Amino acid sequence: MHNPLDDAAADPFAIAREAAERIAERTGVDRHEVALTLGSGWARAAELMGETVAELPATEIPGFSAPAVTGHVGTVRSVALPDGRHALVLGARTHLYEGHGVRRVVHGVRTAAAAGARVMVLTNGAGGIRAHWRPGTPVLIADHVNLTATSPLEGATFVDLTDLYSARLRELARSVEPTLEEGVYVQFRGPHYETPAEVRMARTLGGDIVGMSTALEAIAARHAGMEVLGVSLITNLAAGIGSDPLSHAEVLQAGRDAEPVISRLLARIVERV
Ligand code: 8IG
Repeated sequence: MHNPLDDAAADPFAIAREAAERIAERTGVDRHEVALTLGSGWARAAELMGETVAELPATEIPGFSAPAVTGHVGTVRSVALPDGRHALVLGARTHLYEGHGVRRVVHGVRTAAAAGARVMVLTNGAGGIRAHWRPGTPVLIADHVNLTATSPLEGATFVDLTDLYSARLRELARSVEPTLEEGVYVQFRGPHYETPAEVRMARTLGGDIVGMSTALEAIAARHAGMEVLGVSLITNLAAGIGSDPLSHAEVLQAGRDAEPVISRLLARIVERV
């Protein structure tokens, strides 16, 4: 299916504005103050945050694509929060490993900014490098190392990434759950998981969490002027940290097991942002 973002000459920000207009039309909600991308294990959080006002297939919104992975939901919903604000919930993440280019990876974030969001909450399922983080542990992202060798920004766009993962929002998350730990997220391109040597490299580089998303989206969110909160659900120990091989089925199971707890946590955080 043709995607307008694939035309090199197209303006991705104009397509994001079109997408935001379509969302406003179809949901009847003019402005979404906060936006969330729900990764593996986080899908249920949307139901606990408030009343779903409208849910549309991502494929009906300009620039979005159908999801490629089992366990990822291809919808965009508008959720009414208890205080009258609205959250835009993106269940349709495009990963770099799908091979459609980085514009599509960050289109959801740019659409959220165009829809009015000042806060972008990025969640994911990820591998843990610290052995004491058992599968099912949520971890705040304090910073990242981008190992994708690419950027969502084009041209001479020099954006400051100091405090990319907002200290204010991390503090707020800890006011909801004081035991939350934080770590440095290392984004690999995937889709293969790391070798044990690559996990040791990530640890040497200062990493605590390995994944295949989030860093590029966070950069685009900051460029769009949003405040970023990142939370990883550790679904597995990174390769070589535990003794078992990694499997996508186990990742999904860990997500399902942790879902009630982390969904409640996220809903309580979003209430306060
Ligand atoms: I879920 O161990 C999940 N996503 N790169 N490594 C990487 N991505 C992941 C992992 C992991 N687990």
